[in-house]
Amino acid sequence: MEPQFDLVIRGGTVVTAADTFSSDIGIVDGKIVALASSLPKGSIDEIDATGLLVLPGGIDSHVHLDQYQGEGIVMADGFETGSRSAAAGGNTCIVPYALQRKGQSLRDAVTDYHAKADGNSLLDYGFHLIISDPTPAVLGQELPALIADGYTSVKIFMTYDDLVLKDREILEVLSIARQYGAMVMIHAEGYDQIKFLTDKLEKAGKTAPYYHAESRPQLVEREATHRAIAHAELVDVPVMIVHVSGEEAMEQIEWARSRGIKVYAETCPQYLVLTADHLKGLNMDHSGAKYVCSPPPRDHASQEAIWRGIVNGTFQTFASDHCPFRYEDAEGKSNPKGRTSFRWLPNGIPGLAARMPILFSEGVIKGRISLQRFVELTSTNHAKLFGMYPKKGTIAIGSDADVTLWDPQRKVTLTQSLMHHGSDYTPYEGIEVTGWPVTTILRGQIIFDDGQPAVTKGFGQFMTRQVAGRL
Ligand code: DUC
Ligand code: ZN
Ligand code: ZN
Repeated sequence: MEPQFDLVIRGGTVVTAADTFSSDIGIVDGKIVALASSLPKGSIDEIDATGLLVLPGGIDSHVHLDQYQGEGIVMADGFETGSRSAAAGGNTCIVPYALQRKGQSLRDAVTDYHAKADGNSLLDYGFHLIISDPTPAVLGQELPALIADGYTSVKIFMTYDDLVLKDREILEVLSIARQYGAMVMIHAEGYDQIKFLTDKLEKAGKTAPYYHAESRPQLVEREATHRAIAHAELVDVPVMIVHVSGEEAMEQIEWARSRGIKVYAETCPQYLVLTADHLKGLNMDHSGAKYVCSPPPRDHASQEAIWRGIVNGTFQTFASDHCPFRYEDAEGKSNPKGRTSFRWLPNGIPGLAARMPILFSEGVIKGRISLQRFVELTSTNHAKLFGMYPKKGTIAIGSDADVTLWDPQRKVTLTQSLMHHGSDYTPYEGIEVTGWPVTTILRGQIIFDDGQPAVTKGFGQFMTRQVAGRL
């Protein structure tokens, strides 16, 4: 008799955003075709998942790979090492950014990023569009055409010399997003306030990496979050505030929601387990640069506030904001200008492989969140909000067989060698977690197993996406 399935995952505990249940999973041609408590034997392959959780593959919708960072700075991960790190951390899908440089056509930016990604990714991917130059041609022709082609989300910035948009430009981008159904992710920190504080700190000789955090206090994030929300309310379009770091921005988001304004919010592992003190390094030395990201990590009270938002639903997604640089590298955190002032340090830290273990351990194991909420925050809501559901983000008949086998009891100390990324450090070094992804399966194929990649680069496919979903 012909085998009924290409693969059966047998004996595990399946977890979705809605349920936990014991089930085998039958897979044919990369899709889930059967869920039952005891599927017949005789499939081509079988995996014994006894004692393991069977989760929808992680989806990380906030990832920077091979992204232009300015003269002399190089990101530590391209699509091969970045996707490898993601797979090591239990992910099956990522959505990195395609960055438009000023003066560049948005379509050309997308073409460039396809060239970087083509044949290199281990897992499936889409692209968000970073719009830095919203000319009439970009807004009138290129963006609508790209949305129609399946690039259904954009990111815009309220800071950074090369990226910042004026308020009027933000309003214009939001109007196009409303018209065509795209999701707008907003980096909410205010340009002028940061510049003002940076100039003042430098004048006072405060140039060590730690002062990055003082140049971007919560007030800066709160003001920009409020302004972003007001713009979204004016245009009447949902937006997502990304990488929310603490209570002050959260209060703006919660206030807006209480008035019926549709604001989604994302937070990240650095706001749960790091504080601004990490930027002090050893006695304010340069090693604090390893933790420089924006917004910066805050304090213990902020960590508690972020937990409150994770528990009560203020946050819909938990993403890594993987933005990797090497530390011992003149093209990374130790670039010559960066040694003279925090102003020139590349902003960002790696986190693709650490994201799910940190949330599982600190959230599920410590009893703060349910397994359902964990799955929602790490997979399902990313798929829903960014137009990939139910192909991705759940375990259901007809969905892609994207599955992570998770050992809920395995104790692991996070360390550089487990990250499989291109950075030469992890900011999460030494953190002890309980719960670990033991096998990552994409479209029915094992892509990472027992600490090693199991496919060659190029197995991952580019995905077009539907217009943004609503929660
Ligand atoms: N914003 C990001 O989203 N990632 C890294 C740096 C930044 O400012
Ligand atoms: Zn950002
Ligand atoms: Zn980012």
